Amino acid sequence: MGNVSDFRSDTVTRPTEAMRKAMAEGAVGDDVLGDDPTVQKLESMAAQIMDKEGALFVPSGTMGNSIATKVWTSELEEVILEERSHIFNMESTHMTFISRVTPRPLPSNRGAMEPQLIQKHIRQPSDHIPKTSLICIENTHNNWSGAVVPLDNIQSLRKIADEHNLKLHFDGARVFNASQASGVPVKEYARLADSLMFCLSKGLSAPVGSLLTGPRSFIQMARRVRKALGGGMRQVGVLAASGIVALQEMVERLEEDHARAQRLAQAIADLPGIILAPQNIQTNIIIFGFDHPQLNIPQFLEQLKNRGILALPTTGGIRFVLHKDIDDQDVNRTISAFKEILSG
Ligand code: TLP
Repeated sequence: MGNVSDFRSDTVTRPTEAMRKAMAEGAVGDDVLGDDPTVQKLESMAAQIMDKEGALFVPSGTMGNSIATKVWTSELEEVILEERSHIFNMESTHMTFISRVTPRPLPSNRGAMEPQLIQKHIRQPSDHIPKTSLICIENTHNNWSGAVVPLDNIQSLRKIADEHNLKLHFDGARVFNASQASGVPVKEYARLADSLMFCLSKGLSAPVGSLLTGPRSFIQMARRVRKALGGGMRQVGVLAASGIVALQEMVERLEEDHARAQRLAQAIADLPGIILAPQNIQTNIIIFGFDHPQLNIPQFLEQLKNRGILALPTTGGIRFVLHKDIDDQDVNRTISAFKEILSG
């Protein structure tokens, strides 16, 4: 990408050389007919990593979350989820469009929904009222600046789910970032959830793909729903091969992204116009408010772009995401650009 520092998302990463090689050399079959050995290997790795009975390779995180919702719910039911969550805000209303259930968004403390508030919103069905059947959580929480949802909060939600016979789905698009930052093994997060989706195409830098993990019967039904949604893919071992490399080689390095995010956050936090508490940056996502006497958000982003620095506006401000294709030099030139533009 030449001299461009692209902070728009950790989805923009290019595959590594090892991924390209694995993609070129990996054995393939027809995965819709169930005989692609590389997909089978990736799915069993994912199931093993999460200590679940099964896993399903899906084209995107959105499809993984859509399938989980569809399998765990029926019409006339309701799903509790966090008001800033990706599922509620960024997945084209698949809850109503595909599953025909109503979302019930609740406020939170940086992604952690109060157990008592959830209890209060669990509904018993009647002629007028939908039945609550599913709780969704997101960890790390994208729109809360990559916040890690505390383990004890997830434990409380598990308890509530058990008491009320609800399912708990975990949007773990960045669960490896959460684990890296908190020290909680991904297996422990997965143990508390009935199903967990994670993405290969975010910080782990694979070009495409996510894994939906859960019990065997859930995965069997998930496979049928994936086909119905047009997500059955044929010689998709080509993509799964890069996912295997992602799981083998890219998990450990996430801490580099977190350290760079912390350094960038600390360097820009006190500049004019930036509203940011660096202690809230726990992983690879920095979201800051912006209130500058001379510049609005589009003007600031334009000035950054003129200097080869790309970022996106988001609810409440501007988002910078660190990833494998951002190195120390990118961070240094970004800090200099911020100072130049904002301090005049
Ligand atoms: N997030 C994307 C955008 O859609 C905002 C990004 O650039 O961060 N769960 C979470 C928590 C996500 O952040 C995302 C993608 C998804 C699910 C959906 O994954 P994809 O894009 O593979 O459908």
